[in-house]
Amino acid sequence: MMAKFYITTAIDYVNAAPHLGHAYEKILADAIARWHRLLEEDVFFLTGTDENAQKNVKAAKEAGIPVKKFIDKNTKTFIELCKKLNLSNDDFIRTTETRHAVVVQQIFKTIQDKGDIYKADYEGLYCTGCEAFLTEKDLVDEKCPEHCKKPEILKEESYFFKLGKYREKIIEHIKKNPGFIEPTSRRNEILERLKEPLKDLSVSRCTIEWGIPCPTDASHRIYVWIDALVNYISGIDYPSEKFKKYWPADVHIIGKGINWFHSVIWPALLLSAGIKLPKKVFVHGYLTVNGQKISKSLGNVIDPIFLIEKYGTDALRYFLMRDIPSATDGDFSEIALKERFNNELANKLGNLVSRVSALAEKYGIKKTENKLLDKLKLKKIEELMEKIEIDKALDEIFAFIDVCNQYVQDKKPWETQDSRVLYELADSIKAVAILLWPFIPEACEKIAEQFGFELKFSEIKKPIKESKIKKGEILFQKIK
Ligand code: ME8
Repeated sequence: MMAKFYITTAIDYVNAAPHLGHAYEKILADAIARWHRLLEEDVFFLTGTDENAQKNVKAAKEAGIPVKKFIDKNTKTFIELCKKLNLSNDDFIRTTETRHAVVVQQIFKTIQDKGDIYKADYEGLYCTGCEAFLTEKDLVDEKCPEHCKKPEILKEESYFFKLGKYREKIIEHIKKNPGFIEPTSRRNEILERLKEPLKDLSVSRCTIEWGIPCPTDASHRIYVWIDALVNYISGIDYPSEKFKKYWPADVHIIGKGINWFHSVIWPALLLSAGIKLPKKVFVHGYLTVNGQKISKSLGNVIDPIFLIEKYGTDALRYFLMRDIPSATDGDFSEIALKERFNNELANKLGNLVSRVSALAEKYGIKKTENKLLDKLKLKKIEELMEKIEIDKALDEIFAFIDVCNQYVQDKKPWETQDSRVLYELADSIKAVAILLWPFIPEACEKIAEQFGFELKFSEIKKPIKESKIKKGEILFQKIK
């Protein structure tokens, strides 16, 4: 039976247009999704928008636009971004959709029926930036350290979820499943925090109007994080056959600021509702500019659409995947993007493809054993992709491109007209284009078309057909 692979991104707040940090997470998830598509797995890739948050309402009010209209307008820019990034997502979930709200209410009810929800008075601090309740201990100079803002004081009646009840079970699950939270540093962070007792979680608000109503008490709206996390199952039509096929998720891709919600709160909700836990939460770092997190709240955003229009989708995808190790923060620099584009995509990959295709068109290719391919560290690349060490996998692929370019220099096929050498090079280009497809799909599809092969992992080891190779257009035009 074909393996399934279910991958998700976080769903984005729509209080402003998407920024480069959002684009980064989506590209990372798409590269992994496409990698599993190469392996011919039955992949489902979900992304979407978190529309019921108070920060969206606040932004709409500030803009003087009715909330629904504001959210629809901004969500469009996120959907547009997915297209511009050439994402292969299978669905896009919006939390204002009915298909989502019914599942959220259903889960809330299940948890309530289980006896895990009770009503009490709440008094505490709320950060709209995090959409989360904070304690005095979380604050630095009385401010939320992530958003550099003072939280609001809330005093209202609220429903509570018995989060504390699930502490032991979650610790046990994390310890038994070393791959549940990755990378290890993020796993340790969570285990450290779990050493302290867990307070129950306020899961409703009775002073707000925007949000999904509690199923048993319409005067309360469900806390936005409970609502948002459920997207991972509403997006695959819980509890349908589709849900049964794809759940548990193979990996949730998220940023480091929301690790707690995914590694503790989400598992607690699922345990309470009697649903299996996801297999993995992969926590990536932040993109920074001059060392500061790119964020709408901090006002230092970089528009991904601007970069795409200037350099192209493949260039942006490639740069973010190659330059920023997925497990740590990485500073974004347009100069570095340009350099990598020119040196790696245009010079190394582009030149190899254009030289070999031009010569192969002229002199043809003749089947022979491709010894060059032994230099490709395929097993290692597979392992690195499995561990989501994408920058390192790309290093290996490019090391092989260097080997191929050196081979062209050494063998001088433009002089020798040796169609066997050209065969080896064409067959190696096949391997390269297949492996690079998850990162630069547009260019690799052009190469596959020129050289006549299919973009499947299993094709790497199969000899390239002796078909007519076409000299193509320039794949990457150098940037001055
Ligand atoms: O947190 N670099 O939404 P969001 C890398 N709605 N990733 C970044 C980033 C940066 N500079 N800034 C943000 C939310 N992100 C919630 C999620 S999921 C059920 C609900 C990442 O719009 C961030 O860490 O603030 C998160 O994974 C995603 O972008 C959406 O962030």
